[in-house]
Amino acid sequence: MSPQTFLEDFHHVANIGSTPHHGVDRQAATPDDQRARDWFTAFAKERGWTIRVDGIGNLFALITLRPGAPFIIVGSHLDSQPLGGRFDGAYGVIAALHAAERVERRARETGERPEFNLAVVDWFNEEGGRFAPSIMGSSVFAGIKDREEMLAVRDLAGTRVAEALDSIGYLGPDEGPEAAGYAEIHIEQGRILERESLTIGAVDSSWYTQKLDIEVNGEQSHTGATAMADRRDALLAAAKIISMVHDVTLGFPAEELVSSVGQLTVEPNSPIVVARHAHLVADLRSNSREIVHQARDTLRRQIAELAEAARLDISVRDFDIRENQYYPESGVELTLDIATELGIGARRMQTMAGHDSVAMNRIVPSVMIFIPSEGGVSHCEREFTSDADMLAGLEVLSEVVHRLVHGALAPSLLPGAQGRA
Ligand code: HGY
Ligand code: MN
Ligand code: MN
Repeated sequence: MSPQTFLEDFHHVANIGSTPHHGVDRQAATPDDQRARDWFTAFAKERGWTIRVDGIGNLFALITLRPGAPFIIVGSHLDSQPLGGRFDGAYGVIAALHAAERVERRARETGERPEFNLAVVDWFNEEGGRFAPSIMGSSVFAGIKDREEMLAVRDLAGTRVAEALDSIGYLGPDEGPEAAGYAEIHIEQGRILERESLTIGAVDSSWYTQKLDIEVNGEQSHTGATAMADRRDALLAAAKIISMVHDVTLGFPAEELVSSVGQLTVEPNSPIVVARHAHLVADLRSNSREIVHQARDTLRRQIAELAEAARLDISVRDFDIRENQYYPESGVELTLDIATELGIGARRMQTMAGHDSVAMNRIVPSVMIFIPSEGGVSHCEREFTSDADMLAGLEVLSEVVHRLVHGALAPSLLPGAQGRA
């Protein structure tokens, strides 16, 4: 497939669920997610690949290169954040489809016999914007999250994952492929590659992350008639907690801890009623597990003091905890070597954002590759990566996948042989 065809496919998919300011709003299991998945399915069927949909909506295209062998899986996610960027996830899926086509054709034309089969995947609900937690489909596949529990998760409108997947025809009956290894390419969503004028990031580890799920319960009252001393205002407390979540980062060296509250719901959400209930989710991340734990303990203490002073009932629950992940050194070296062979500037780096590879690396050796994000902007309609960088990434991914199906990581494919950095 020509680079031009890849670009045509990428920009076609970017139109599915596109927004007025060049982003996409293609949230998990919505009709636009269905349309993107239907495009993926048609691409695969046109090439005679076999489609499988598993019980949490993960969508696989299976390519037989060595009958009976386990699979190298390559892919990412087509779902987006609300008013998100058109590159996050979708680039990795479309690049994986094109890389797989190149690898299959090369095996056919050269007669080489790969060690493994190949599968391309669109993981269900990586983003977690509509249904929390994020990285849902790959975490169920990796055995980290329970399928039934995830199928029962509801969005803010009360729709369950199972109902939403069924409504778009992607609540599948199949088992996923037997995984022997995983590869994913993704935009960096940070500024390091751009700042160093490099095109490829070979990701060697991921940050420790967790969320705090916070419920604030007060009492409804009249915003006009109720004495201030009598108010038990859940929204006021939520506002103070939002500020605490930001300010806790100031207790550590700059940028060592990052945190925000990104979601807030209020009941009854009337301009004339003191709020009885607020729900908010805080996201805490650091390369240091210890720093996240210290920040969490500080917040728990501050919130307990606030609850007492304001006569509120506030619950704080640890949620969506992700340990640091260390990708196999052999995979990092493979990416760096291939970039060098192709004359493409590359460096080793970490990921602060979560990815499906963070789940997959728990079960099989995984290779994670970045390409630059302009200005480091992501989860925003302004997200941008150039055609040239996308094509360079496709070249690297194609060669990485070619080597993986020929056993490049074979020594560490044996169970329990996972390397730590
Ligand atoms: O959780 C994450 O970091 C990803 O963007 N969903
Ligand atoms: Mn992503
Ligand atoms: Mn994302």
